[in-house]
Amino acid sequence: MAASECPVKKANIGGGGTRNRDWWPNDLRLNILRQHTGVTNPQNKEFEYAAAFKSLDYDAIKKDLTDLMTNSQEWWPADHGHYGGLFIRMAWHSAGTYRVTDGRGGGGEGQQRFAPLNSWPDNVSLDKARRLLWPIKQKYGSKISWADLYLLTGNVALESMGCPTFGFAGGRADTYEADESVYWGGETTWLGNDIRYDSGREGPRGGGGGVVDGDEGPKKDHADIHSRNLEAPLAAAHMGLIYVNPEGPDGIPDPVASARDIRTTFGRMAMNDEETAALIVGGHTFGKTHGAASSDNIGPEPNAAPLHQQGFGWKNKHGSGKGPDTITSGLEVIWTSEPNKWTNKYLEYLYKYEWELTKSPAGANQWVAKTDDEIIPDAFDPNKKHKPRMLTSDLALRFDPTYEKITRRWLDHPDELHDAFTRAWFKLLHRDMGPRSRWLGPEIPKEVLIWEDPVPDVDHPLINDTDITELKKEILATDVEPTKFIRAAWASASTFRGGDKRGGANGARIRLDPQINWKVNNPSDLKSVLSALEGVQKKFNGSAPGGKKVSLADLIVLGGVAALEKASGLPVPFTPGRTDASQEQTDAQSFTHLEPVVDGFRNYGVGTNRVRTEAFIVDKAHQLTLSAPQLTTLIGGLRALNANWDGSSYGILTKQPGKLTNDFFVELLDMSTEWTPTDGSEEFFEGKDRKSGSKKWTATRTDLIIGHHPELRAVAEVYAAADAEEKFKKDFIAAWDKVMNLDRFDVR
Ligand code: HEB
Repeated sequence: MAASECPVKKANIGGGGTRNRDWWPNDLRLNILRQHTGVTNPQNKEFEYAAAFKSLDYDAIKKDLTDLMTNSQEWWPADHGHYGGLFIRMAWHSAGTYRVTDGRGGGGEGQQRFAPLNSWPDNVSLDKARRLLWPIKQKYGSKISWADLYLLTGNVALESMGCPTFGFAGGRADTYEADESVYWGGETTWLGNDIRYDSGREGPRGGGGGVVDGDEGPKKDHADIHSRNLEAPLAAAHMGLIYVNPEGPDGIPDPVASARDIRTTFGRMAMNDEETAALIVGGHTFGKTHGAASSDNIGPEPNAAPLHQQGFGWKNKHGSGKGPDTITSGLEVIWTSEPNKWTNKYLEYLYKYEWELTKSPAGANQWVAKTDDEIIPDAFDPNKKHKPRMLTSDLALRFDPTYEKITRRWLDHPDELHDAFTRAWFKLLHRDMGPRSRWLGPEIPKEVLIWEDPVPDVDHPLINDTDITELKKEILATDVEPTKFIRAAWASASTFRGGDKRGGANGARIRLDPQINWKVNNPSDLKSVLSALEGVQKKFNGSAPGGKKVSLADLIVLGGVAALEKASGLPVPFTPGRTDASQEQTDAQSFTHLEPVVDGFRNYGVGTNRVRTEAFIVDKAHQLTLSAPQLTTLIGGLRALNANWDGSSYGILTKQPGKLTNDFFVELLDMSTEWTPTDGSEEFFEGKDRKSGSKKWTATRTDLIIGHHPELRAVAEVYAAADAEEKFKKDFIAAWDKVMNLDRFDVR
């Protein structure tokens, strides 16, 4: 069958045929809310990865990995007799998809074994790296996940080449299907970048009120490599690359422009200039690039390759197709004369030589030292030597003035490079793991790092049930309207994002910069709530027997619990044990990425002409790890509780706001109401009585999507039914409790 024919649409079994996505490409999709549920996971329900990892013989697996480094296999021979470079690249490409903008990507799920990542043009030959690991994975089974194994292997590779690391933590449970929640870009061709650089989509973030990546900015020529802006939340310059084009922006060998792309993309990965330079210098101290011949020699990527290749892709018909004939990036560079050793030679050569533009055997732009020094050993032929070579992106570290300052210092202070590299490498591998309470294994560094978003340990007895009852009374006895406690608790806990497990109520960072001033948090109201809670805290902590204390973080959640119990007439669970972080423990800049620009749970903000408002509620629900029913329950309940960010009446479809009822669903599905838009972009609506024409309600797109989307409406119907009031309340409380405790890895 010709590759251009699409057999799937013609198939009449196995899920073939024309699908909803084909008919209505713009339909709101809820699929990301049902990923990684039990049915895709072959492990038993009771399986707990943390427990399994604790039974791993850590020293034994590290020894096996060390042995593997130099155990060259006939089917994929090791360059210079050592797989270290290949494995470092595997680990870096696994973790390096992380972006701080939305917390997605990264090495936390073992996603490199699924499409699209397994088939990205930047991941050529990593299919071989992962297979080299199979005997070790097979030996240790479920005691180590692929996710942990990829990264641990990179760490062991460094150590085996004389680069002691900063440490390692396990704890990344595998997923068993492709993660569809990550926006990798809108382009439909590999290595395309026409959408991500189109018309300044980077846009303002965190401005409040809505615009995320609007097309408002001045129209930019996407080809202008000196000024273009990369669309948020992306962190790569091309579809299918981890970061930047090694040949220079769009293939143009301009080291300074390359530095600009590097700064943007590594910045999106949460790396500053020093961390970025350290990673590249340290990484390219090892290994080689592969471009023995034209890329025309390689076959389709794993996902498009014939079935008999069993997951291998990029079959190479040049020569032996491996070893000296390998084609990966199409570039042919070995950076140092000792590519299996931690040395300072990358920087020594970078500065010692002047560089001349040349082409790899595959025809790609790269640089060669202007010298007769043939000092680089060939990877396979002991009789061959090469001149030093570099990529355009390597020269960026010398020709960009800021990177130059940093890298020249390391030229004279290799110990500082080692410290910077190993710290940045540790951050790269662990940035998306969330709090230290999730970290496992014997190699966890003692030093606490700011990017962990640390919270203090509990150093005092916790409040008990009697105290909790008493404190709830005290909270409700303040002169703050109960709904405001609900809003504050929600504002505090709902910053959590499942992607990198940052945010959440622990730490009470809502009282710190920048969260205290986020528009979505309604700062003036929030401050009055916090000062009331501080009053309660002061009184309790000043007089509680036995040194008992309550944190503000706990009180913020408890305020919501107290108000919700009052509003529902039902008990609401509460688990104490949160502590209060200080401003010094908080990287304020890094927290700006957690600011919601549109938050449908609080009816805050509107979408753009590219992203409709309702897509944001699905995105937010995904960050909160909610299912579609939980999303629906929470919207209905929060509206009933009158919890809009600014106290507005949009979507408050009830005569008794502040009480937990299923009124929102009942009214939304009531056929006597007719809805019409009140603005041109159809963001706001009013509901009139069909007969009398009298105005009953106002609502937003987020409210009305519940009645429009067939699957959300199906859930709403369950909650609007006459027999559902009690079920609704219980489901709401359960979903609420889930959100309040999303970051409580310490008690899970
Ligand atoms: Fe790299 C390799 C690019 C960063 C580490 N890299 C490589 C290559 C290329 C590149 C093209 C080749 C591939 C083949 O094989 O062919 N990089 C690049 C870029 C960047 C980078 C563009 C940004 C700027 N790296 C990096 C980092 C790291 C690294 C960050 C870590 C840390 N790499 C690496 C290694 C290697 C590479 C180790 C080698 C591999 C082997 O040996 O195999």
